Amino acid sequence: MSRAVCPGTFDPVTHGHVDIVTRAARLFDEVIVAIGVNASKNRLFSAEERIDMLRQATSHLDNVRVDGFMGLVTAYCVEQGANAIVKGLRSGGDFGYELQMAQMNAGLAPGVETLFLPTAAGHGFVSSSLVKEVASYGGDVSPHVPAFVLEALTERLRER
Ligand code: COD
Repeated sequence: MSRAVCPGTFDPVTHGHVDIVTRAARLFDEVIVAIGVNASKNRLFSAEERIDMLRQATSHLDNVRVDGFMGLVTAYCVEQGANAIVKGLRSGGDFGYELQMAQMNAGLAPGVETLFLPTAAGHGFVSSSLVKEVASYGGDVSPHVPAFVLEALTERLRER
């Protein structure tokens, strides 16, 4: 059985993330969306909230499950019996950073390969950070996130 991990922060999940997970799910028997829950004060949504959102956003995909992980992504892959990490690439900037991580991770867990999927047309400029920034100034981010994320985002930003 082939099993891949799609790791990320997903604060919050965007259509760009869902597209990568959907395409990975066509390539592997099972995909685990692994949400990094390492301590950070800068998240808008808690680990539990991000896990809930990913579960909703991927509920149409039978071979995808969502989990939180702490520590190294490579250790998580080994623990789960996954031999691939799937990442999305939006730009040359992403590539530089992702290549560094892929090479570091290859040394940490030699049996775990990193695979890159190019972002789909229309999602290349979308990031969780930009979505939060634009939404915080009242901009319309509805084309870039699922409706339930938009609702949660609007509510969370109103509370602040
Ligand atoms: N289109 C396509 N792909 C996208 C888009 C988009 N619009 N937006 C984001 N993506 C991709 C990203 O390139 C990334 O591959 C993935 O989706 C997740 O994105 P984010 O922004 O939610 O998550 P990141 O990049 O902050 O996640 C970083 C990790 C949590 C994966 C990383 O920090 C990590 O592995 N941490 C665990 C600790 C560890 O092992 N560190 C050592 C690494 S060498």
